[in-house]
Amino acid sequence: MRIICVGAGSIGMLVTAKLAAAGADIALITRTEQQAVHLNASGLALVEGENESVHDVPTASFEYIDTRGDRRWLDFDPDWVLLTVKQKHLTERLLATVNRLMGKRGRLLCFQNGIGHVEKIASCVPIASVDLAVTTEGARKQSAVKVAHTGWGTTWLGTAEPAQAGQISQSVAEKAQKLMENMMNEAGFRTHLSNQMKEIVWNKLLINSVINPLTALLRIPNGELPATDRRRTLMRELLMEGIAVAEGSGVTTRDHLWEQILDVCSKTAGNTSSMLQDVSEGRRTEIDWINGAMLDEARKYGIPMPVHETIYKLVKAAEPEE
Ligand code: KPL
Repeated sequence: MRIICVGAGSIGMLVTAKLAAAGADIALITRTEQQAVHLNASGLALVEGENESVHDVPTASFEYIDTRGDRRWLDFDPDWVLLTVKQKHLTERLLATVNRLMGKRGRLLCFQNGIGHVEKIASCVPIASVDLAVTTEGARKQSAVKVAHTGWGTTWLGTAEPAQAGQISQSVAEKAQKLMENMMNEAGFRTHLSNQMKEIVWNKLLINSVINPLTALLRIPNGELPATDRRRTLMRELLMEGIAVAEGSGVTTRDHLWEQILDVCSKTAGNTSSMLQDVSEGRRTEIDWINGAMLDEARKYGIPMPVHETIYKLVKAAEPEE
């Protein structure tokens, strides 16, 4: 299977390294030229427990492909393009290049956290070719060329807008999704197909909207979040407001979300959430696409979210000014 992964952050590097190890013909596109140079020189290193393996993955920077229009890349003709950049990097220019890279038959699999990206992507890429992936795999980028697999999780994938896909394109899509599911499983990711991606996206969003901002503001690893009554109260308040807005948007939420949040905190106890990593390194966070996007949704339906509102403002205040 021919794959191009666009985005060499922690999830992009993890997925690329494990798919390469499973025999996929995979290439990687980085945001910076410097990372591409390092990866081509030394290979992509994957740390899993005590083991470290290095994978040769042809890599180019987005800038290189965009400005040189190199045919080797534009004619790669992939079965899949995996889009693993964060939402803050989803520019129209990047999406136009992704569309060119997909060629005639490639499908796009989008791994972004939060909500709001499907609409943006659909303005540049035919929506019938777009699938979503939600993953609870844990990964940490240790350097420009090294990623650690820090937690084993589950990945779901399925069509972004099932209603948009016609009968014929739907069966083509299903075949491609089945092959991708098999490839991901061969690579060691527990992967399932789903035709309920909106629900899955929202349920992950609800979990992220509680764990990510609180761990970032309190500067604690996930496992320490439910350790005190006051923190648990805050977590519950965020969750309750989140469930109200999800249901207001017509999404059926899972029954045991509170238990699931506690389970994620315990299974990823030693991990620092992605938002804490961003805040610690002085980067812009994903708060606008997680709690911020939920606040936008809540405004549409007149649902009050005072706790989310405050938490959102606090995380924004911790971000660098643009
Ligand atoms: O998805 C995560 C993230 O850090 O973004 C959680 C589930 C909180 C695990 O760290």
